[in-house]
Amino acid sequence: MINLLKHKDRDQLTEWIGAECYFQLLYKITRDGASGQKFHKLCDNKGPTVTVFYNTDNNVYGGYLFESWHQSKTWSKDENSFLFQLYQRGKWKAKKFPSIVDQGNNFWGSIDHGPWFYDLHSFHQSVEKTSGFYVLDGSDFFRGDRYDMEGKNAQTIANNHNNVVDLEVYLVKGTLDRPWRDPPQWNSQFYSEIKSLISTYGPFEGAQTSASNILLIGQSGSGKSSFVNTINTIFKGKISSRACTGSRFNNQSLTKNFMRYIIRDSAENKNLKFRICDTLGIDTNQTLSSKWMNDKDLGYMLDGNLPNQYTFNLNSFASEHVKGFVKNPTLQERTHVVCFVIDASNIGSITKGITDKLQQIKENVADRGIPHLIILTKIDLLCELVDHDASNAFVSEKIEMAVNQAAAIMKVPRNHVFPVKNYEKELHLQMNMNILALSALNQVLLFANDYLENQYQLQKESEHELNSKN
Ligand SMILES: Nc1nc2c(ncn2[C@@H]2O[C@H](COP(=O)(O)OP(=O)(O)OP(=O)(O)O)[C@@H](O)[C@H]2O)c(=O)[nH]1
Ligand SMILES: [Mg+2]
Repeated sequence: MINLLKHKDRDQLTEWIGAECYFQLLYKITRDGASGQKFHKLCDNKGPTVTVFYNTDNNVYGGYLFESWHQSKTWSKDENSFLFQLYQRGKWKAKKFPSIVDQGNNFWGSIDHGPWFYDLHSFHQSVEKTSGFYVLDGSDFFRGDRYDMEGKNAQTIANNHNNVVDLEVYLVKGTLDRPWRDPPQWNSQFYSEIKSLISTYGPFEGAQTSASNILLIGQSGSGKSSFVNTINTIFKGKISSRACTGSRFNNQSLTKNFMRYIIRDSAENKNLKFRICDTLGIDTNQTLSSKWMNDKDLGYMLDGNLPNQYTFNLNSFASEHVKGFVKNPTLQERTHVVCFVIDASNIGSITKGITDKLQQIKENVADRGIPHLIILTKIDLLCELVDHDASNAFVSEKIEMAVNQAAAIMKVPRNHVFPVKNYEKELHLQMNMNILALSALNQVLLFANDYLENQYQLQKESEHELNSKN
């Protein structure tokens, strides 16, 4: 069911409310029914809310309440509340009608009423939909007793009737008082520092590889290829689309090949010392016994046998007969770190099949001692504040919850989950998005070096053992 409140409306309400906030739908009469009981069940004691009426003549109006709705059968006073108009006959006519401070109580709460601002009532008990709309209460409608109508009235706001196709109540949520994780510094100095840190990154000294190999694994459409493009965009300084992104009409993975991307730092005119390996996405219908991402293919990817550009075959396993198959891979070809790419906006509906598959893969990865973490994408779709500005990621409760969920699904510590907003709608580079992506990448590279250090140590120990035997 579609929420009717548009981005533009939310921005306007945010401006009137006077604080960064996002809107979470609590109640909608076309979904929940126009019933006082249902309204109070879903909206009481929740904090600030916005109630929006969508009238049959394309008039959109409503009220903001800072106090919580209640059912104590009393009139209450909320000086911060206001009524508003957003559209008149479909045309943008944004106007705020503040509460009149020295007047009396201005909102009512009782179980047998829907939202009731003194000058704007919804319904008593319950109302059925007839002929495609709900006939709500139009008495005392925008009379201006408790809200300053500034010359407007029921006629100019709602064509004098309160027949609506829908009514929605949104919870207005602000940012957390304290970030849920220490945020990076959102300024150009930190941005150049972290960019230069990654630009000068090199694999653990002594380990016999010229670059670190990062393997991306995740459900189809989770944003693996977009992450490659995001990193490439940052170092190219222009929006880039080296990896194809989007989806197929049958919902299967768009990426069909094992693709190893070398990223070039255009400003420094050099290749960076890591490779990002993009893979075929795990299909929603994937089962534990599916051929794709079976232990064999996965093993070949982790151990460095699969050649670059290998085309995955959904009906058979990779084998030594594949052209370019690396029979005796060295550390140079092996995977040094795995990123599980998870779509934050879909995390609540991730299926058991996918979860089982991801956990099975994770066990294979962990058995090889390869460090792994989660890149949590599409956080903009989860939280409007982040959509507005990526720097809100660490003060958004929704992102915090998604991070917790992702950690629980993959059974990893929460500090192994990195929220990211990939480039998708933007036409220009956004510094805060870049800082978020580079912070994640920086951790990925540190983990890769942990693996390389372990390998170096193991190699030294076996050399030592060999020397002492001789
Ligand atoms: N809003 C938003 N959209 C994103 C983000 N990341 C990816 N997308 C979109 O999600 C869709 C799928 O992204 P891809 O990068 O192709 O996903 P993938 O994991 O490579 O998918 P397959 O190759 O099919 O396995 C594309 O339309 C992207 O534009 C993000 O952070 N925010
Ligand atoms: Mg892809």
